[in-house]
Amino acid sequence: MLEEIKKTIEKLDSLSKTKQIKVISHYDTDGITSAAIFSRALQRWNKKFSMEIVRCLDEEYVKSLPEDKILIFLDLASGSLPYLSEKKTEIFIFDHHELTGEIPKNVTMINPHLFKEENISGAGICYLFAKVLSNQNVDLATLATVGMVGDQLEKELGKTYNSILNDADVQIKKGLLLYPATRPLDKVLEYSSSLYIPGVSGSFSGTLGLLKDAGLEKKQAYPSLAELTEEQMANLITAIMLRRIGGGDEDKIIGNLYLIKFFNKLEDAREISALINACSRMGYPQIALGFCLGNKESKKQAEKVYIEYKQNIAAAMRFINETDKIEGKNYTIINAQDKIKDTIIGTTASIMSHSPLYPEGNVIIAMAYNKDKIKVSARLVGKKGRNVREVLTQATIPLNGEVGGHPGAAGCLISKEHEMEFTKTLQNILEVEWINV
Ligand SMILES: [Mn+2]
Repeated sequence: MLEEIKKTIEKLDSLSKTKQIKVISHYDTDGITSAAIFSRALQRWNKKFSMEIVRCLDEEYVKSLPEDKILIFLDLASGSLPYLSEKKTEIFIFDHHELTGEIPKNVTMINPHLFKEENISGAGICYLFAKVLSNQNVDLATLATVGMVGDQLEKELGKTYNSILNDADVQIKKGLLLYPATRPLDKVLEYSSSLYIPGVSGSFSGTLGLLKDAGLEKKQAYPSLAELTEEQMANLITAIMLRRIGGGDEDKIIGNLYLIKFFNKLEDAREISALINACSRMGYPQIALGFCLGNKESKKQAEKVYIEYKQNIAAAMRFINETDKIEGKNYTIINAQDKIKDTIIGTTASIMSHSPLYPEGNVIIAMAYNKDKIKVSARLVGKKGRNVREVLTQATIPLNGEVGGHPGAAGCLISKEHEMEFTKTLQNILEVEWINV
C-alpha cells in the first residue's frame, strides 16, 4: 500500500500544478481526524485547497461538485463509485469502506480492502499518506489514534496500526473500558452511560460503596483510571464483575485505554473522540476540525458544544422515558418527530439498547424528523436476536429508502409522507417474525 501511496503523491503533485484541490471528508470522528491530518499535510506541502465536511455522499451532492477541481475524498466515497465515474475530473479516494462496483478510470483509490491488509480507519490511511510525504508529519499519529478509537478498530490491531501507535504520543494501559479515564473515578462511575453497573450507575452512594469494596480511597479526590496500579485496577474490575453477575461480558468491559497528549494535557482518546463526534452532530464540524488542529479558540467552543450535546442527550432520554411508545413483545418503536435531533437519534437508540430496561433480543427503533425526511435508527439489544438491518430493508422496500449499517445497528432515511405507513409496516414485520420465532 505504501508503494501505491507514493505513486498517488506524485500524481497529485503534478496535477495540482494546474488545478485546484477540493477535499471532502466525513463528519464522524474518523472523518474529522482524517480531515485534520490531511489539511496539515497539504499545508506543509505548500498546497492550496478547500475543505468540506459532509454527512453522506448522495447523487445530488456529487453532481453539484465542481468539474474543474481535483476532488479528494476522505473516509467515504468507496460506496459511491458509480456516481463518481460521471465526473469529468480527477478523483482521489482515501477510504476504508467496502467498494461498490469497479473503480472508474478517473479515480485513484487507497483503500486497505484493495491490498488485503488489516482494516485501518480513514485517519490511519491519511496518516500513512502524510508520513510518506514527510517525516515531519509523524506528529499527526496522535490524531490517527483518535480516528482509530472513533471507528472502534482498536480491538484487533495488526502490524500497520502498531507502527502508527509507535509513532504516536500515546500511553496504552490495560483496564476498564470506561471513559474518560483521566477524571476522578467517582464521577465517571456515577454518570457513565456506556457501562451500566446495577446499583452504581446513577447512584452517588452506590458509587462510593463500590469504590470502598475495591479498596480505593479518596485523598484530595478519588484517583482516575489512568492513575490506578495494576492491582487496584484488578480489584476494581472484580468489584464491578460481582455486581454484574450473569453479564458474561468481561471482554466487553476490559480492554486497552489510550492516553494521549492534547493541548499539552493527558486525555483519554475515547473522550476526545466523543467530543469531536458531539461537535459534528450538533452541526459544528468546523469547530471539531479546528480543535483537532490545535486551535485554542476552537477548543473553548468545542467544550461548550460538548456540554450542550450531553444536555441534548439527557433531554432526549427524558423524553423517551416519558413519551408513548409503540411496544410489542420484543420490540419498541419511538417516533420522536421533532423532539429529538435527527443527528443524535442514533446515539439515543444506542443508549437505550445498553440500558437494563430492555431485555436481550429486543429490537429498538427510534425515529426523528430531518426536514422533509425521517431518520430511522434500529438497534438490537445484546447479541442474540433479529437482524435489524434486514428488518429495515424489508420495511423500506416499498418506500425507496436507503438502508445502511450492520445486523446489530442500522439506519435509514425515509420520506416524511410515509410516516404512518412505515410505522405500520414495521410493526407488522416485527409482530409476524415474533410468531415465527
Ligand atoms: Mn471511518
